[in-house]
Amino acid sequence: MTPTTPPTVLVLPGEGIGPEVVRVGRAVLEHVLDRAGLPATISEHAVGRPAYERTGQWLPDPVRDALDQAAAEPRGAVLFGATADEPIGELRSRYDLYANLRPARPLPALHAVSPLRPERLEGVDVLIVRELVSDVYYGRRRTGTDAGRRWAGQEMYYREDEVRRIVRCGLGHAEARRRHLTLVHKANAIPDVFGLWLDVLAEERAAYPHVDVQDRYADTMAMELVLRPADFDVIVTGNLFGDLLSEITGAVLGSLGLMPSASLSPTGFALYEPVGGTAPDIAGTGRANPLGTIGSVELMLRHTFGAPRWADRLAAAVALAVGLWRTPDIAGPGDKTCTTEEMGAAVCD
Ligand code: GGG
Repeated sequence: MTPTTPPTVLVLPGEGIGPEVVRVGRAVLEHVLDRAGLPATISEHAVGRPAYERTGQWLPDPVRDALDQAAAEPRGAVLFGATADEPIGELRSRYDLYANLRPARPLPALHAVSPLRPERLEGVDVLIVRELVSDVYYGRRRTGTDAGRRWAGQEMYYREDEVRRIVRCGLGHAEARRRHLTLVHKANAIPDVFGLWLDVLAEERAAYPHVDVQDRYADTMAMELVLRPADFDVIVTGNLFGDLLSEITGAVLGSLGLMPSASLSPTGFALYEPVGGTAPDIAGTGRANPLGTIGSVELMLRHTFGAPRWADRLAAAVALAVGLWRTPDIAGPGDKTCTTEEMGAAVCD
């Protein structure tokens, strides 16, 4: 296998709106690769509920094998849709997809659909760097009964090396962007875990003298993201707080359906997926917004294909498309709405 081997892309639609948005995301990816003359090996596999109903496994063995193979290649990637719970947590952990990048930059044509006043959106360009394979999601779980009362616990746990690599990742991105990093924590209430994060940040920042570093409590950060989103550049945080803050950022943009993400492993294997989940209430109606998935394809073009100019062209196509076409979540009063498929076609056009 040489470094010029075409990327292998596994398409895993999942369930709910996953298959709808991924169908469009894959069509856009294939359209761009065709125009760019970039080769790739693309295959599609059922995971989550559709796989479970057919095989009794959320992540069937043949899909696991295909993933193992793709993960061992120099440029392996996954385009993922959504699952209600299983098996996305397992995928993230199994392939050490520890660095979850969630960029948020409002599209000027959509300023009116954000709940924020337009002047608050000026200059907003945030990158959430969320640690993705540790924290309470993977912590020790216990339940029991004490004097007739049920109790339940789930541990928030971080190893120093896990914290160090995500803090470095955040600092590296900050240095390449506007050189401003905010570490989000809750050291007042969870002093051991976030004391470790603050210690590591104090050590690591020395290697990035040009990056302006600050920290915020998670609750303060939630408020400031709504009141002053333009004040922030890179936000680095743990798994739980990253999850919560990205939903706020999605709301700031106007819809969670706009938010893309890339989850990167130390080997370069990467998983791209919209931040939103399965949205069962609108699954199958053609109302889902595919732009979070198309944005994830843009990230794939950048990180896996090393094709930043095509990623930029795709971003420009999205900015143009939303000037004319709106799925219901980003439609203003009186706007005619389009379907998931129509939005994808508009981006390709
Ligand atoms: N594409 C993101 C994803 O699938 N996340 C998992 C998730 O949050 N699922 C919850 C749900 O769909 O309700």
